[in-house]
Amino acid sequence: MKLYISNTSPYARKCRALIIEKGLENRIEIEEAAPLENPDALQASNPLGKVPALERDRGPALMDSPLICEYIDSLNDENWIPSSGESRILVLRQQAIADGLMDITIGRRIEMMRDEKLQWDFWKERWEAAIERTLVQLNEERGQFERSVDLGALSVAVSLGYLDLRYAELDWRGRFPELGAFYGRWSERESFKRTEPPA
Ligand SMILES: N[C@@H](CCC(=O)N[C@@H](CS)C(=O)NCC(=O)O)C(=O)O
Repeated sequence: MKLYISNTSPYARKCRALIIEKGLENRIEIEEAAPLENPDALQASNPLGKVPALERDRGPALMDSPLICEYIDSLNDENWIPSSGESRILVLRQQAIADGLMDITIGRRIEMMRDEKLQWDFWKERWEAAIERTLVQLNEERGQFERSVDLGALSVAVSLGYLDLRYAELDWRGRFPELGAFYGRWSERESFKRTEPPA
């Protein structure tokens, strides 16, 4: 199988870290594909043109990191997503919050990359307010995930790491030291060291 990734994509980092954590590296090859260069192989696997995309040995390719993570989790018995019940819903909810945080961090970043005269304060302020609310909520709810080792906690950690890459001036660690300590514990894991985005 082949996972198309970019080194800066937090969604791809989530899948790559899960592959490493579950010891599946010998089954899934990683291939870099810069989505904005429109690589044929990526677009053949995912018509949306986004990374990550997973080309499987059998069956259609998969797109969208929650679906890809669900599939990766099904490949062996070491479960990172509970199979049923409220614990499953809570892990998927943490992943949804984390993915949403990545979405708005990317939205803000794209706005900031536009020519200053073309930037829309409305969106920048809206996204910054959403990032703020999300961090406050994650901090309040951290008891639900800070000691867990599952896809929910992994996703939250990846989303916090992505703020360092794209919104470093926020200094979220200074304001939320417990979330900083949570990220610190994940960043010591092999799966995070090996998927650290380039500076
Ligand atoms: N919901 C998707 C989001 C994937 C996504 O937006 N990936 C970005 C890279 S971080 C991308 O490929 N962007 C290229 C584009 O939007 O054309 C997921 O969870 O996999």
